[in-house]
Amino acid sequence: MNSSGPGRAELTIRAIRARAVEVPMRRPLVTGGGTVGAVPLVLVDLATDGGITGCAYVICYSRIALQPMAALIANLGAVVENDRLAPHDIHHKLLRRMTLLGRQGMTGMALAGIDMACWDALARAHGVPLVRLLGGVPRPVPAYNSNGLGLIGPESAAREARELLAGGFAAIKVRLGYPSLAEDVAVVRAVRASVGPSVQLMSDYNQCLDVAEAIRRGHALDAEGLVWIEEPVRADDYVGHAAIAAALRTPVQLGENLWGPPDLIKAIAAGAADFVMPDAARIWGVSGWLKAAALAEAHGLPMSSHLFPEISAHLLAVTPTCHWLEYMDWAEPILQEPIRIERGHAIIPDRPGHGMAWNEAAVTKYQVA
Ligand code: SMN
Ligand code: MG
Repeated sequence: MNSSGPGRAELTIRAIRARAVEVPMRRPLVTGGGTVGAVPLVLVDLATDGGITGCAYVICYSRIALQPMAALIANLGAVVENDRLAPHDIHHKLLRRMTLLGRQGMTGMALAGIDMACWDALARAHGVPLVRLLGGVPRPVPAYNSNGLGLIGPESAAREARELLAGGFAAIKVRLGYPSLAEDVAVVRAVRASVGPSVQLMSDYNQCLDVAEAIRRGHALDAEGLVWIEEPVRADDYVGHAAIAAALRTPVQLGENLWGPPDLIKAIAAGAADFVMPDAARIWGVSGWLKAAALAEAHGLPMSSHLFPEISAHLLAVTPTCHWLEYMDWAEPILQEPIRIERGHAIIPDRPGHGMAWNEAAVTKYQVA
């Protein structure tokens, strides 16, 4: 593609396609908030008039949402067909379009899918990795292995924890929220005994406690050296999270259920957490992430990612308070080249865009009609 003249700046969106797939998981995940046994994904493909394309995936969590999400993305895509490939402008056009409908839930994820595909296409048009388009450089991003370690009991957790260190990881996340505090502590100790003192151990309650119980369990866990306690109570209970954060020595983490930067503003105002971890889709894509990163920086909050490791690596590399990338292998079965992990760091691929391309044979195999 030529490097001068109007060509690259003037790409126009021609079509946006959405396909539903359901991908098997190596390790189904049982959490205190529900189980994920297979990963329902909507794959977004954006075509421009210049032959450049962009892509993204959106995680639907439940098959119930798979077809509706694909339809929503296709319908939203039609709204921006023939628009200039200008992610900022498209993002704000779609946000405005959803003033009456609302930007939370599926609408927020759908606009994020389009946003991520737009940024990918733009980076590809410029022939650079997304991180460079955003003003950064590819660099290794510290990652923890978040695959597995669901609510599987102390013996299985101890064994799985060791398996998850393969590939050079030095940090893993254990799900908590067993029926009793004693079981939570037993699992943390079993994992610790299995992996040794130098491995960093995150924990996640997936919203299953109430505030009093979270403080009770948190006080006991304060002695266990956890990196963080994530979503101990309902994700949108910022005041409750703030009470827990104030009571515990262990940092409180939340963010995967923040719908766009406005929710982060509310969580910060409430003092809800010591750390934040937006989800690239729920925070409204690359455009939303950049605003969230600015908020986290302004308030001195370490910021991690939730799921979407392939795009989150680029985003964390331009996040001033970059903390941890959550590594999940969920999209690997449908990718040509999974993101590489070396010595516990995600390696940003030196390819234009975010670096993902579909393995079309696998997409056909897992496509849900
Ligand atoms: C999680 C993420 C996605 C599905 C289930 C559980 C978990 C995490 O909250 O943070 O990894
Ligand atoms: Mg979580």
